[in-house]
Amino acid sequence: MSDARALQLGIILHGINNIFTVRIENVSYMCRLKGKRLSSEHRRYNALAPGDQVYCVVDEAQRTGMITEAAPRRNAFVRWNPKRNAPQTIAANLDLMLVLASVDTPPFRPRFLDAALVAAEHAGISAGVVLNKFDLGPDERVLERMAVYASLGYQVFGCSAVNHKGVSEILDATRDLAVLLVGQSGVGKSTLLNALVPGAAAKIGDLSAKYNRGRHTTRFAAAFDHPESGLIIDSPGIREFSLQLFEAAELSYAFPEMREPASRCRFSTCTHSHEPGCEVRAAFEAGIIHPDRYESYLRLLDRSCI
Ligand SMILES: Nc1nc2c(ncn2[C@@H]2O[C@H](COP(=O)(O)OP(=O)(O)O)[C@@H](O)[C@H]2O)c(=O)[nH]1
Ligand SMILES: [Mg+2]
Ligand SMILES: [Zn+2]
Repeated sequence: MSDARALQLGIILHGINNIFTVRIENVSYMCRLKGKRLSSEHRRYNALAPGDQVYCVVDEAQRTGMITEAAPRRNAFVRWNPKRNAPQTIAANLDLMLVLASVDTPPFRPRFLDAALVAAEHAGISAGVVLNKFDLGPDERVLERMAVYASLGYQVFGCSAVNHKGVSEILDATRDLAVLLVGQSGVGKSTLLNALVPGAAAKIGDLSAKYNRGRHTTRFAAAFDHPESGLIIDSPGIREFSLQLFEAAELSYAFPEMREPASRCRFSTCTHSHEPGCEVRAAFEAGIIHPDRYESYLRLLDRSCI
């Protein structure tokens, strides 16, 4: 065997079905998945996602290759795909998830933001909040919510992606990291990506033509190089954030402000909704837990827990 046939470790930038773009030492290869399944792990719906590390055998001249195995994941951001009734991995091996919201169009939706933060906490991925479209003038209510997130320990950014305002702060904070941008459709993920990584929009256009058959909205996640070092991954707009079933204890643990009071509830099985001696509810009633956050908790409890 020559060296060219040796297994090489690469990273998935994007891809759907059975063809992936894999980068190995600054060179991109179009790679196929050997067989339709990977023997190393049972992964449903989509075997591989941007950020996944894979072993490939490549043809240097053709810039093509065959993926033979996936390396274990450090973490993954998985959402429940209600259409397919299966978990869908959006991206893997992440250092930071930035949840985007917009001041307006679409209107600020705290429920979505909280569900995304819960999903990040559950996956063990650090999260931050980006409030985009600052040029549309954030109101007091939205600014108050941002202050709540900051007090909970999330990094909070405000920006106007179209005007490139506040973008350099995000660039600085994401250097060397693998970062996933998530948020509802229309909040400005792709616009922000393009502000962070000049030229990304044109590339997305090419990819859309290739994979999307001309659709304008991003239908798949794709990783791009941070201008200095790191990866920025744009994700498809998610309309509804369905979470996989959590236990009430797991769900409340994903709300940092509930951890300490939850440890003092009278019943260890407390769902923090109606039980006597609930210290989480007491903290909400005392104004320590923000009413919007408690409301998000109750809605998620209702929707995601048995
Ligand atoms: N006013 C304003 N519009 C923006 C801003 N960022 C993005 N948009 C617009 O919002 C729309 C959706 O942006 P897009 O990046 O495609 O959102 P995505 O679905 O989250 O990727 C587009 O018309 C953008 O031009 C911003 O900072 N201010
Ligand atoms: Mg987009
Ligand atoms: Zn309780």
